[in-house]
Amino acid sequence: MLTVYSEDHKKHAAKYELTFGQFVPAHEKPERAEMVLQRVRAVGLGEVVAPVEFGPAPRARVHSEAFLAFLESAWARWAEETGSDADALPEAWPTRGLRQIEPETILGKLSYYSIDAAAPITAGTWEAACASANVALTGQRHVAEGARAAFSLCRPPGHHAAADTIGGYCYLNNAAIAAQAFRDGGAGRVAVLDVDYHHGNGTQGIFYDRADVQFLSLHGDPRQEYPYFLGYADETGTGEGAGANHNYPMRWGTGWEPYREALEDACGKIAAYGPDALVISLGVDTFKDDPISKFRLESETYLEMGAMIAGLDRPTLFVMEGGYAVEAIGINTVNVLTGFEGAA
Ligand code: Q9C
Ligand code: ZN
Repeated sequence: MLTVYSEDHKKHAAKYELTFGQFVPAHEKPERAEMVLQRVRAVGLGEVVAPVEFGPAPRARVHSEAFLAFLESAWARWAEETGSDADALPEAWPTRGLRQIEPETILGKLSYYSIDAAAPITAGTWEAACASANVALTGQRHVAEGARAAFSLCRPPGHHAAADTIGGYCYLNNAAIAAQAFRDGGAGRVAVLDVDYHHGNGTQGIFYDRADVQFLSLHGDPRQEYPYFLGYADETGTGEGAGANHNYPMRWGTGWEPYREALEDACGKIAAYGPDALVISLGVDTFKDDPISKFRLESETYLEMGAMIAGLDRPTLFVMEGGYAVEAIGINTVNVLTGFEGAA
């Protein structure tokens, strides 16, 4: 299987994240991608290529123009207006009863375009996020041109980013951009299966009213887990998208057996939908030793996960999302890919 990887991810490296009231070193760090790449090479998964530059158009198919203009200019404005070289973070959110008007100042804009304080903007964030989207698009093109599968080793991740919001370490929604590229390339129907530990709120939001992209997510129950305010089982789509959204919230402590049953159900729904292409939002923060998550999957079970996905027999693009147990992230991620190849 081809892997797409860009060194540009290193341009984004947040210093801290807020955890239980304290700033601690960021879990979403460059070593994550390095460890996955190392494992791809160690097992001889296949060729590793740099991304092609696709320019701004595919980003604008998924994100709003105002949001993209904000994201591109955010660091320069932050540096100019605040004089701070600290990572840029919001300080308020337009929640219940508040006006949805974009402020003029950078701190106001950051607050308007963020769902949380977990997506700090640094000097290199925009460049890294664009490279990550190009990594997804390059894998997408490879699959659209006939490959059975490809692995887009994206970093930063994307599935918490919606049409006009950042959050949860995510800036541009790589999986959604790739899914839309499949559609724009002629695929009639695309399914996005999100196996990251956290609900893919951004991807769900982007496709919620559409019948041409099915979205399925297996994740920690929002009653207990981030992103808290989306990911319930009764979110099934709206308008033309009614019936094309499927959530599988699961409680803290969930292990492989109940997870496998949920995945089997999701695979049944994908098979019934009959997509021309499949995008996997591949997070391995479902791992038992993940430092920020509470599922109990073991390394070997990722092989079976890959085999189940292969059973769908669709052209498949894997897009890297989360996974923070750095010493195991390579093994777990590549297990999904080799499990897929062994069964394909
Ligand atoms: N200090 C992805 O897996 N909450 N994002 C962090 C913990 C946000 C996870 C708070 C978790 C976001 C792509
Ligand atoms: Zn996650």
